[in-house]
Amino acid sequence: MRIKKFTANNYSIALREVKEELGEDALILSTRSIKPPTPTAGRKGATRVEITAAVEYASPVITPQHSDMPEIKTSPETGDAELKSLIFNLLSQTDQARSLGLRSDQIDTYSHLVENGLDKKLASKILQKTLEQNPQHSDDYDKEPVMNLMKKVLPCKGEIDLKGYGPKMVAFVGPTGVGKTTTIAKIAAEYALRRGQKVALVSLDTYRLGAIDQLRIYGEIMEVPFEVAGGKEDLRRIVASHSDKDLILIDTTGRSHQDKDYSGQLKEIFDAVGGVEIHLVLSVTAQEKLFTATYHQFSPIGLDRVLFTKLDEGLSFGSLFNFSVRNRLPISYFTSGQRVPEDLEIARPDRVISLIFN
Ligand SMILES: Nc1nc2c(ncn2[C@@H]2O[C@H](COP(=O)(O)OP(=O)(O)O)[C@@H](O)[C@H]2O)c(=O)[nH]1
Ligand SMILES: [Mg+2]
Repeated sequence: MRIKKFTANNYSIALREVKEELGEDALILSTRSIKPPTPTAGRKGATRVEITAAVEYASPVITPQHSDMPEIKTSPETGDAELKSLIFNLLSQTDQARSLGLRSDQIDTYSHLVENGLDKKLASKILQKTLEQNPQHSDDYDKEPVMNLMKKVLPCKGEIDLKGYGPKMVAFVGPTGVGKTTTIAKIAAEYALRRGQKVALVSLDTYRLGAIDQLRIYGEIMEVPFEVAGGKEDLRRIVASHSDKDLILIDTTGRSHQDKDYSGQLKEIFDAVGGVEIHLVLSVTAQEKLFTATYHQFSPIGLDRVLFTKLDEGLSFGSLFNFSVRNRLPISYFTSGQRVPEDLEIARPDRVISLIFN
């Protein structure tokens, strides 16, 4: 990784320098304004800004490996215990599958689903259902009906639907670092730059000052108005002043999933404004346990959608399926990289199925 500081008279210039020198993939690590030294002899210095940016040297793309059955390698590194546990896992899955009433030709598919993170109960339910629909036994078990059923049960609601009258307000909540701010920038670019809609950005980031700057800079680049809201009165005023917009995107500061107060505060703010569509943002690199904890933290606000980030770094995608099906929370978007605005896609069941079946 190469890190460099850029100073200029304003953020637009500093950013241009970052892009010129480090390229389009440069990441903004931090930003600050530099106060001029105490004026001397009546001359007032101007405030300068500093951006610290980094560029990563080519990093390998991780593609999930496909295997119907886990590959058991007997190399010196694979100890006996590990081998036993692998075999045990395989055996227990087969036994489980049998005890769940699945047919022998379905066991491979069951194992594949479970190895890709699908909940065991959910996997067996899906397989049982497809068995009812396709009772004929074949040596080469057809995965197609399984995939079709999975597509049917996975709720996806697609892109943000603009109301057509008055601004549509969409807020993004979730843990820190999952990619909320980056995703908002991608969505703003899609609507403002590609579709020519009127967009405003609002940050409820009153917690991490750096995080506010990040969205402010994106706003500057896209020439989209950016506002900071400290509380409900602020947000109400801001929303009223942008009544001419088609879309108002609201960023929040993620805090620990243990901070119970935080979601209460957000609920109060969103309730006061009314009509805000709320997307929970989760990263597929997180453990499923964190999905559950985050869901419990934020569900009192009233979640409308879930959005999954970092598909490019994910290794198994069953958890995504489990989460949306279990909580009946439709998926809106996926993101699969750090590039703004390219790495954003509208969520489709097909994509999830192919991630799971590779
Ligand atoms: N690999 C990858 N990184 C991402 C993706 N989305 C965001 N990031 C990175 O995740 C980090 C945190 O993003 P940020 O938007 O600040 O997260 P926030 O704290 O939720 O607002 C940044 O380095 C982003 O570039 C993605 O889809 N894939
Ligand atoms: Mg943020």
